[in-house]
Amino acid sequence: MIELKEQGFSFEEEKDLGTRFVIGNGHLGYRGTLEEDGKASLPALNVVGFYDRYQDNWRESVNMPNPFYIKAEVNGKPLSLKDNCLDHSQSLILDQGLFQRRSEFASALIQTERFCSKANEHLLCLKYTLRVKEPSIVNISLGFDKDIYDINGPHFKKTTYIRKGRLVRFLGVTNEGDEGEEALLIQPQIRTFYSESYQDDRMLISAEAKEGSELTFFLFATVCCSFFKEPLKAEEEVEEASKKGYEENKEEHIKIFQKHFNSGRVVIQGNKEAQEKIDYSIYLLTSAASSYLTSIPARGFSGQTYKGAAFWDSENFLLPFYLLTDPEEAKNLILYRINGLKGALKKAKEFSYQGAFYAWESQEDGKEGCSKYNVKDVKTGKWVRTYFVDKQIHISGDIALAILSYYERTKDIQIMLQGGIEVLYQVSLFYLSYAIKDKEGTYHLNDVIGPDEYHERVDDNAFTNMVAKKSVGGFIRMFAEFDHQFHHELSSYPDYQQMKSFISQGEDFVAHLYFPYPGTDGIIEQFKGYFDLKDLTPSQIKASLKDPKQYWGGKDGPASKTKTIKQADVIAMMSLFPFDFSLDSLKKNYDYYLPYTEHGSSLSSSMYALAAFRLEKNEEGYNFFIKSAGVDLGGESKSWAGKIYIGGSHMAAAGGSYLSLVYGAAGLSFIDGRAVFNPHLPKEIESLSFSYLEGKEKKKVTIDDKKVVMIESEEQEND
Ligand code: IFM
Repeated sequence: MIELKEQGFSFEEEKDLGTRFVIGNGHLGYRGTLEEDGKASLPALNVVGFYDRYQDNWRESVNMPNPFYIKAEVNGKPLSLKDNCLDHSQSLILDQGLFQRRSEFASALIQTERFCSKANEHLLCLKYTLRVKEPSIVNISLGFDKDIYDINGPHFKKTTYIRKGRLVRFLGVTNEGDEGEEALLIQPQIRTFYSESYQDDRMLISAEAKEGSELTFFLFATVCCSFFKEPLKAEEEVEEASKKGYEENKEEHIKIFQKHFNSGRVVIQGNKEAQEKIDYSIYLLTSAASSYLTSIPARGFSGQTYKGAAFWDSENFLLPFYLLTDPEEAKNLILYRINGLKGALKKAKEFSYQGAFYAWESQEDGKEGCSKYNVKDVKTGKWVRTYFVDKQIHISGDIALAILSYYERTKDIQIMLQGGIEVLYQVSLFYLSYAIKDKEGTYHLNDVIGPDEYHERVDDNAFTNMVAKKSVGGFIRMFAEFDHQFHHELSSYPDYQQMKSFISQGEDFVAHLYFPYPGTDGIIEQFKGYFDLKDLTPSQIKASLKDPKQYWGGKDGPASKTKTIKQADVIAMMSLFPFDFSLDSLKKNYDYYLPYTEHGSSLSSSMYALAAFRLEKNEEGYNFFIKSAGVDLGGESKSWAGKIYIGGSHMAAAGGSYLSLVYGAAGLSFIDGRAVFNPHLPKEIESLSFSYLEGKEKKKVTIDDKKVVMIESEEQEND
């Protein structure tokens, strides 16, 4: 059993603890708040990929009513952490996907346990036990909290709660007209005299309890949403789950959770802190996988921040983890983007381009969730125009490259024929339509934003151009391969002839797209004009801020006319495409850009970790790994962009910390489909071992110092 435990409770950290102790099954996420917590503590039962817009607010994922809202009183005194708690601890059992809590009061002890089931993605279960220490009158009220916490809601314009005995069914209709159904069934298990009544659909229990007696409640909740075109059978499902009972549901859940957790786990010898941190990352990544056709939102299943949308984080920071450990989830992430092509085609048209311009903040069917105004000025409270939605065009290429790497590793021909090639083609068309060709015949991608979002509307960002070039090149390669091997299938595409005639244009683009090759100093200019910017570092900018929440980017942001960058950009490119750059080039660029990098995004550290390990700067690599893996464990992260709250689980940092260890410290790379290890273990780590997939074969590697690498084949288990 691998436990993450928090002893005591800090009200200043309440928001972060709610995030840290979140449980989820990829479809549902339940924040780590306590049973008695109302709206002010930000409880949320969030449904990943179910979206709604209220009035002109941001369209975001929907929170359902909190089914586990329980208020207990002993001898007229409410049991609350705020008033009278003697001792409190809460834990996550990381390898089992369980939340547990123990709160001791003068009069009683509360113990709870809950999970979002991996065996039934609609289901959440809670066991709540109150044990009295002396003869007492106990009053407990259990049921839905109808006051739903939302960032940009309310999302249900119509709500009904209908009770049938101990089952309460909620039916809500969102502002967009979708139905969200939730059923809650409470099974009391009380061996003392008690009465049961109802008020406002909430169960009220009154008991005369003897010293030491226990009142236990099993709560089962199920959620179904018409948004996913699924039948609304929450009521049926909750009855079934309750018949099965808490323990059996728990056992089924743990079996699946544990299997996936163990497939992804990295075992680190000789370093407890590093082990705890990577275990938490693997916990988040294990919880996030789902069978729904949804991607993984940037803030995971911890709530509505960033609108519950998926970013380039999924392709660059998360997919590589699942490609090594969970092929079903890897496929799901790719299918989500193939299905999202419709949204991308629509967005391209809206912006007057051809092909597929993928959503920067992607919701269902690739719908764009990003608005033109994403930040609020701290001083004036006014919206600041940001250009993420219009100009962060590397997203289309990130997706194309993810499809290519998925294919390279899995050889899943069907996925390429059923949309993969089409996406590659449409992304290529998009870049060609975005590019301008100068008199010398060189193509440029001007007026863009690279991963460093502080510098907006720049020309020829190295990262973006690299991604575009590789995407178009990838399409040309795949078209040739599939036209040769699967001509019959490919030639039946309605746009086959267009694809064919695009090839020569695509080749011209690949051969003549501008790239900022370095001068004698070896430094790649992040974008045209970067070298001429004011030589200010992040600490100098920080020192000049009037308000710590001030947004650094945008037209007039304090970083935008300086060399300070938000996150790895050139270094992200070098880390994601290590074969394209020599060690010498990497070293020069790492040394140059590091002092200018704020790491204001949690995506940054892992990209630097990968680079540092490759350069044998193993201690720096280790520190970046710790930073990435520690973000949601009380580490540093920005919770505000101006006046906009951006906290929540940092999924890309979790994925990035895995990459830092596996691709960085263990030095994994794939050559012709075979895994090769070139370890760079820091002194803090005695050994690393983990399982991974090579094609369909599951293997396990142990690296116990710089030289010794053992690889064993592992037995494959079926679900
Ligand atoms: O995708 C990132 C982006 O690179 C920086 N801001 C946060 C986004 C979501 O994680």
